[in-house]
Parts: sequence; C-alpha cells; structure tokens
Amino acid sequence: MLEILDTTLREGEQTPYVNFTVDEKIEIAKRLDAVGVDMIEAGDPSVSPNVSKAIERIASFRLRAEVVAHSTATRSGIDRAKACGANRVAIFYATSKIHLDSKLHKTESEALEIIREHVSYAKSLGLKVRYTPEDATRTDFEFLVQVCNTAIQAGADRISFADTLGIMQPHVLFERIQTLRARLLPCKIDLHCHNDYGLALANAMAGIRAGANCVHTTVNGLGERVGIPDLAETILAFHNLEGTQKYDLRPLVELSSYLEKVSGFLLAPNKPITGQNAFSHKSGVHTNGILKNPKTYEPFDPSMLGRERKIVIDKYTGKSAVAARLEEYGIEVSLAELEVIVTRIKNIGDQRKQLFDADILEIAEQVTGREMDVIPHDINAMLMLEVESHVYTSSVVRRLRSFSNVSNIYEVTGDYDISAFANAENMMALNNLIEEIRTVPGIKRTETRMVLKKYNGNNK
Ligand code: HCA
Ligand code: CU
Repeated sequence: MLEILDTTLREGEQTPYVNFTVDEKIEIAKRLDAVGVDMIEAGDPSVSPNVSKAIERIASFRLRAEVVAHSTATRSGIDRAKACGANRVAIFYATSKIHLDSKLHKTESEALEIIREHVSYAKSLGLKVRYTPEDATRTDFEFLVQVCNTAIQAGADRISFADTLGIMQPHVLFERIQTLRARLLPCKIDLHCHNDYGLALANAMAGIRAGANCVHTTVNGLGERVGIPDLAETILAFHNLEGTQKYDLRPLVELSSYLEKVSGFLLAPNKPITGQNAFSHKSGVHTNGILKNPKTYEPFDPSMLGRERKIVIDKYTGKSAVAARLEEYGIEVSLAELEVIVTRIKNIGDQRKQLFDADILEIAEQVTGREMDVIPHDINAMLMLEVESHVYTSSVVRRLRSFSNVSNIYEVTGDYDISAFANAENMMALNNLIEEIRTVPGIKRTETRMVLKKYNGNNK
C-alpha cells in the first residue's frame, strides 16, 4: 500500500522566502494528520531554535503520523533529533561524485564509513533511521547499491531515493527502482522527486509501480527551486488513477489555501486540483457539453474535494451557458432575446478581461426591457483596513496579497491605511474571508463596503 511522507515543514520551508512560525507549523501538522499522511517530516532541528521547538511540539502531540526529523550526518544533528522526541531521524549524505568531490571533499570509502557510523549511532539512540543518498540519481549505481546496503546493515529500515536535481524521466526511474529493489537488503524505499522538468509526480508514480513504497510531497508543491510533488495532486492521482483510497480528500483544498496564506506563495490559477480554474469551463462547446453531462469535460466530480464546477461567461460563451446562468436567477428569456444577450456579451467580452454577474444581469435588463430585481450571487466588497501604528503597512499588504480573492490593494491616506477589493461567491464566503483577513497580524480595524455596481474607466 502506498505511503506518503509530507515534508512541507522541512522541504517546503526550503522554498525561497518561505518561513513558518511555530504555531503555523503545528497547524499544518494537525491538518496533514487529518488527511492521514503516513509520515510528517517536521524539520531539521539544527537549522534554528524555532525549527527545533516546532518539531518538539509536533512530536509531543499524539498524531497518527510518524514524526521525522531531518539531519546531516553529524552526531550533534542526530542528538538534536533525538532530543526533539522525533520517532525517526532521516540522515542525508550525498553520494554522487560531483557532491563528494566538490562539496564534501570525501572519497567514496570515506563516505561509506561516515554513513555507516552515523546510521548506527542514531540506531543506538533508539531512533528509527532513514538514510538518504542525496543526489542518488547522479550517483554511480554500483556505489549507490553499496552505500544503501551499508546503511541498511547499520540499522536503516528506509532508503530515500533522492532525485535532488529532478533529472529523472518515468521510464528511467522505473528501471532504476526495479533494479535497486532487487539488489537491496530488505528495506522500504521512499521517492523524493524534485520537479525541475515538471516530471516529479510522474516519476514518483513510476517508482511506486516499480516497487518503491513511499512518495514525498509538500502542500502546494513547495520546496527548493520549483519543489516536489504537490500533496493534493499526488493523493488524487493515486486515488482516481491507481485506486489507492487511503487518504481523506476533504481537508485538501483548505489545507492548500492555508498554505497560500502562511507562505505568501500564491497558486497559479491553472494549478491542477487546487487551482482556481481546475473545474472552470469556458468555450461554448465545452460549457454546452458540461451542462448536458458534466462527464463530457470533467476528469472527476469536483464535489469529491468539496469544490464546485464553474462556467465562465465571456466572449467564448454560447447560448446554453448564458441561459443556464440567467436561470440561476430565475430569469427566463426568449430565444431571440438570448441571441441578442449573447452577442452583447461577446462584444463586451472583446473589450474587457472579466464579466461579473452584475454585468450579465444588466445586459439582460437592457435587452428585455424588464427590470431584474435580483442581487448578483457573486459578491464584491471594498475593504478598508487600519493598521497598528507600530506595524509596517507594507508587511500587511504583503500578507493580503496571498489571498487569491483580494485584489486592487492600495495604501491610502485618511482614517484607514489600506483599501482593497474582495470577491466572494456568496455572503458566507465573504464573511469567512473577512474573518481570515482579521487574523493577519497588525490589522487593527476593518470596514466592509458592499459594491452595488462596478464601473470601469475608459482604459481599464
Ligand atoms: C536537499 C536534501 C534533499 C533530501 C531528500 C530526502 C534532496 O538537497 O536539500 O532526505 O529524502 O532533495 O536530496 O531534500
Ligand atoms: Cu529535496
């Protein structure tokens, strides 16, 4: 059965400019545990006192997941991992020639001895041990087998096959894992695949097929450079394509949003599974198909994740999508009216980036000559925010930018320090958004003004 080790707290914090507080790490660990990941790599305690404190706190909760501390091959690092109360230490020591020569200045036989000594030292402290040959995929294969078997003999029960530079392809990795599996003493094999060519998840899936046991992930695919496989993508791919129904899918979307917030690292709208557009349909042909039967253009039902499909209305839109949107408001129009409405939408869509429901309702009013006494379902609000006097306004702005539905942020003069525009699907979502914004450190007071109508300037 597939295992997942999530390393958002270690690899994820190696993302350029991303740092978590101890409390944020605890929250992330609890949410990961709710998903049911098998292991949580909570950090390398030698990095800083707060990294160490977070591991200690996380290890003190009775999580279902095994708590792993990362460490270089040093006694002091391993001692710190032990002192944190982690269940397992993951010792990494590079094995490729380039790393041994240029970085570590060690021969292969010196490396073998260092690895043997530190794995057995960790084992003697009563820790479970994983050994990672860093840069495994550029390591001479015979040496890789030798080094892994040395670690296993010294007490490691897991080997992490690290594609540190993300240079694998699925068929190459498949063969390597198959051979490695056959040549290694009994142990579990983890796959730590970096995503430099966008192949990390494909490589990891190939590795599992070839006999490896565990995939390393991070929430939102965070990590050094461009990161490693995304947790939600990994779980959904195995769940839907390989039939591994082991993890709880429901917390995934909120966990991803939470990470956007605390990392300040926004998802691209076209990010699979958790991205804003993952279940949005646009062209007339597609939306027509979706309205007749969602299976025509949906790989799976978004409700599996607690998400909803969305039909985008703009110049690509056809009649069926516009009619369906108007029907949502209880508005019926004749076929002739519908055709005019669609033509107007196309004309406006040629000039504007985005059409709101308010615009569509207004067009319907003009075309039919009937007043539409309805309130648009999607809600727009102006937020006015006052910042504590000892806090830099720019630091609050930086946090606000991590909310995907907050836009047009301005620092302003007057009673308030910041104004911003918020978009939400309904009143409840808007309330939740404002509640979340209020938790941003440094915000003293907020005021919300509902937008009744939006006008664009001439050169919007
Ligand atoms: C790094 C180390 C590592 C370790 C992976 C692991 C890698 O280079 O920062 O211990 O499984 O990518 O090799 O993240
Ligand atoms: Cu890594």
